[in-house]
Amino acid sequence: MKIVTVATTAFAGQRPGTSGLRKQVGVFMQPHYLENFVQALFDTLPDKAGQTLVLGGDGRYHNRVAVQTILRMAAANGYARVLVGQGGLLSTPALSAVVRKLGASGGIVLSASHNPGGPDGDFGIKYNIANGGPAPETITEAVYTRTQGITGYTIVEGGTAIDLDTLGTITLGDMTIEVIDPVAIHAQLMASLFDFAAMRAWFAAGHRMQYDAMCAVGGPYAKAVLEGRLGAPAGTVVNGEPLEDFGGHHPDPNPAHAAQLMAAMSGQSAPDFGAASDGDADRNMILGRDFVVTPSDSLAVLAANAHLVPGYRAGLTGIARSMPTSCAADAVAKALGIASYETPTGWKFFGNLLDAGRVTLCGEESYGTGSDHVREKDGLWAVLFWLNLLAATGQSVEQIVRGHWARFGRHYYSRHDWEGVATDRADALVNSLRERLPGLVGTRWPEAGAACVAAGVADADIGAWQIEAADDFAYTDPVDGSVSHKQGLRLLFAGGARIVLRLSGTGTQGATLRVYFERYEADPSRHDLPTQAALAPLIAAAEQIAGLCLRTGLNGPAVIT
Ligand code: VG1
Ligand code: CO
Repeated sequence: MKIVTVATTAFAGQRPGTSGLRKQVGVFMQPHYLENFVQALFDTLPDKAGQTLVLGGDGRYHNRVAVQTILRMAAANGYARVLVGQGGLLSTPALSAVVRKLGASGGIVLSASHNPGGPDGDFGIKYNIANGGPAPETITEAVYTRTQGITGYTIVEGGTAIDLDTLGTITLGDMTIEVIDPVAIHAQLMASLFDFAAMRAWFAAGHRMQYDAMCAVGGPYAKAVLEGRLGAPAGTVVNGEPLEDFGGHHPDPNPAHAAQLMAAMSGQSAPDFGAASDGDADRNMILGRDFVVTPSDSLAVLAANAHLVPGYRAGLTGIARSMPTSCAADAVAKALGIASYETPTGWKFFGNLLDAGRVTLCGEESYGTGSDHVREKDGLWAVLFWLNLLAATGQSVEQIVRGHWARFGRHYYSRHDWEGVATDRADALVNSLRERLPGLVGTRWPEAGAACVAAGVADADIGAWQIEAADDFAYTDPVDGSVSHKQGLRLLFAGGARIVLRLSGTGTQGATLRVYFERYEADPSRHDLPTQAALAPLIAAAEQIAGLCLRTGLNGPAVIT
């Protein structure tokens, strides 16, 4: 084995965002680009002697090349052992499970998650620490700083390509590479949490489901459990073969991008239950027949019914949600008499709360739900949790959600994504609004009341449309005291409604402005409004206050979920 040091110069812009470093494939394919980032990561971590690294990705274009490079760099940088998923594959939650189960010092996930793949798509890399969760900002910032001063990287030179397709052990100099089954450990973990017998009986009784893996890494995991262990008929999992370009689709499980599943779940003959996962299988979408469950509601429903699931029968210690996620879960926490936490966007902020045992369930409005079984959100886990509830209650998805609203009230919720905004325009919009926030407190939005009437939503209570508080969300981690500023602009109305604006940290082209709307409705006779109509007052107020069309130069949001 010959270790060489290759001289390089720093690349600008290698700062990880909400979830790792994401760039267009062409950027990652530049000579030394990936290597620089990986060396900066290795330089930031303590001594690798005797340490185990877990490595795998979502199978997108460039995954295999990157795995080969990282294996040769890991050997050159002194790792004792690397566990790599067969074919270079590991879903994000499976990597988290493997890190925890096998006592690794960390893991590298190769994924740009819900972003499109292929030669013209995106690529990404993310580091997870020994608890199995995304590295905290102290580490990602240190890595970024290191990328700015990097002058070289070390790598094992040449040799033949490492066989990633055969299970077993390979040596690379002093390092051992173990090619592992990417599915087994995660599937076993699922079996330990859920009532597989009840779910088998649900399928055996003739209930049907469709799981859309969106041609991404979730397919093998879903097939192994649903079709392999739970007796779901073959074909329950569709788009189940991971493809390098995700079949040209956008592997983002929401009603806009999972159009095939939405169509399949419509009509009398549709399956009872529909679900989808994203590129790296950490997100989930839950559907009933002609019924969409919002991710915020999903978190709340899982929390309220957790006692029906074996793995959570002992109860929850607390619930955490990201700030833009609706307050539906808070209402459940209050009813259960347990703690609730509001964190910035991104799973890395849940790690400390989970490690400290302060929370059991976590969720984000962006189709992410998870628990203390791993330190990532977990698509298949959420789907199995729902399946367990369907089997345990005998109810439909719609019945469970409607029952939940009747008990806790409904939190109408929507996110509008303004994509492809010029970066300077997006920054100007957010900066301008941030400066004007103090002046907005106490102001009334009669336009909101007018919009209610126009939308046919009776709401005489104009007083509810007074802005009670407005700020840029800052978070102090209750476990380690670290503070994160500028996590999203919040406009909080007297009646409990909210508008939140923040810029995406996962995109690779221009800026994406996310505008989140939430409004609580206790009255069961008003739980059947079309979501956009129910939120029309807030949507109108956001346009008035922030000047979205004018300042972005766009006619409207590209994606509404
Ligand atoms: C988005 C979501 C956020 C999620 C992140 C990573 O971030 O809003 O909730 O944690 O993606 O998800 P942003 O900064 O673009 O809003 V994944 O499945 O792309 O790793
Ligand atoms: Co993802």
